[in-house]
Amino acid sequence: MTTLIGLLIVTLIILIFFQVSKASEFVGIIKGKKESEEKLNDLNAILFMAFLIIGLFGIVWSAIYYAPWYLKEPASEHGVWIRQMFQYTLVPTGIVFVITHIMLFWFCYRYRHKDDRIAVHFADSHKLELIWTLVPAVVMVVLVTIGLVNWFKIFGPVPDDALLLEATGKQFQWDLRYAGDDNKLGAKSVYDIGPENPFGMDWKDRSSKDDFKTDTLYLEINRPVQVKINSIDVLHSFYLPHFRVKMDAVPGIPTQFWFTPTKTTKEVREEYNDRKFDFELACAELCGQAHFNMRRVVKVVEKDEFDRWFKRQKSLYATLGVEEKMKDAEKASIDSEDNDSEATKTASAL
Ligand SMILES: [Cu+2]
Repeated sequence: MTTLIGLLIVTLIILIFFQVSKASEFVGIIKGKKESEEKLNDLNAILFMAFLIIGLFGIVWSAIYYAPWYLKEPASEHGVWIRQMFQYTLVPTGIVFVITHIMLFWFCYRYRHKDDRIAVHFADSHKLELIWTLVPAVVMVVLVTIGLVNWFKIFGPVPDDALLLEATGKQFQWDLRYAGDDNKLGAKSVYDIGPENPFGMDWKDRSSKDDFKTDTLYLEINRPVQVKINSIDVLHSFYLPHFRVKMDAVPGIPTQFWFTPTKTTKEVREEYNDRKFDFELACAELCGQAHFNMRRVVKVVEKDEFDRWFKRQKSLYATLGVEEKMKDAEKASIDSEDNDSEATKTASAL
C-alpha cells in the first residue's frame, strides 16, 4: 500500500511539472518567443537541481532504510576478505559518484543558456588530462591487485583436511551427499539415477559405500569444507550468503568451492540476539516455479558435536538396502538360470 501511494505521489509530481511547463509554453506564445524560452530554461535548470537533491536524498534514505536487511558480518574466513574488497571498491567509487553527479547537475543549473553569457573555449589542458587518466588508472590497479591476491587465496589449493561433500542442484531441491569416513565421494552417473538410486551411485565403487545424504548441511567450525557442485537439469547457484559463498551449478560442468566457517550457529544466535536464527543454503539462480523451495538449513557446530552427528548418519548403501537388493537380484538370477536349465532338460527329454 505504501509503495502504491509513493508511486501515485511521484506520478502526480511528474504531471504537475508537465502541466506547469505546458502552461508556461502557452504564456510564452502569448507574451512572445524570447521570454518563453528563457522561462523554460529556468524551469529546466530548477528541475535538474530538484532531481539532484531528491536523488541524493533517496540514495541516503534507501541506504539507511534497507540497512537491517544487509548481510551482517561474514561467518567464514574468506568472507572477511570479500567484505573488505567491497568496502575498498565502494569508498572511491562512491566518492567519485557523488562528486561527478553534483557537478553534472550543478553545471546544468549554473550555466543554463542566457543571452548575455558567452561560453569560454579552451582547446585542451595536459595537466587535466594527466590527472583524470592517472588517478583512475592508479585506483584501478590497486583494486585489481587486491582482487587478484584474494582470488588466488580463495580459489587456491584445497587443504588436505577439508571435509568433502557434494551439492547437486535439481528442480527443486539441493541433494547433499557427504563423502563419509573415507572422505572420498563414490563414483556416480546421471544415467543411473532412478527411484531406487536417487544419486545414480555406482555401487561397485568402494568409496560409494559410506557416502550419506542429509537434508541439513552440517559443518564443523574452523574446518575447511570442499563442496563439489553440479546440477542434473537446469542452471542453479549454490549460495551461502552468510559465508559469502556462491558458485553456479551447471549441468555437465562440475564446479567447486572451498571455505572455512568461523562462527557456530550458537555464537551467531547470541550475536544477533535471535534464538531462531539459522544459516541458510539457497539457490541464487531463478530456476523455475518452485525456486524458493531450494532453501536448506545450515548448522555450524563444534568439533565434538559434529563428530557425534557424523557417526549417527547412515550410509545410502544401508538406507537404500543395496546389499539386500543385490542378494535378491543374484538369487533371482540363479533361480531363473535353474528354471531355464530345468526347462531345457524337460524339453530335451520330450
Ligand atoms: Cu533456484
